[in-house]
Amino acid sequence: MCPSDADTIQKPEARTKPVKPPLWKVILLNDDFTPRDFVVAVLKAVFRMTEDEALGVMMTAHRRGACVVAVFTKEVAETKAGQATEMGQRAGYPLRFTTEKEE
Ligand code: TYC
Repeated sequence: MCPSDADTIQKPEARTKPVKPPLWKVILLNDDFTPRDFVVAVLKAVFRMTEDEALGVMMTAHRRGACVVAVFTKEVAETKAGQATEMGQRAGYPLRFTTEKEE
């Protein structure tokens, strides 16, 4: 080993500690106007959910006011929330998806 390499060797704990990227939740908000089957169709299209998964998330938001759909990196979460909200807007519904940093 040449002498200058000795300065850059990391301690084992610094080398093995995993680096976790911050994750962002996409949250589906309930409203009184968007039809249930439309919400299910958006969840299947944008978040690649099965019919059963989408039904479960939609009904949780319907009953409790909101439901976490999935977690992604910040950019992916914001893109998907925007696409899903836009699908509602284009169809004339107030359907909303928001993002929130996971602590
Ligand atoms: N509450 C809506 C209805 O009764 C359905 C709905 C469910 C809308 C979940 C939005 O995030 C939502 N038609």
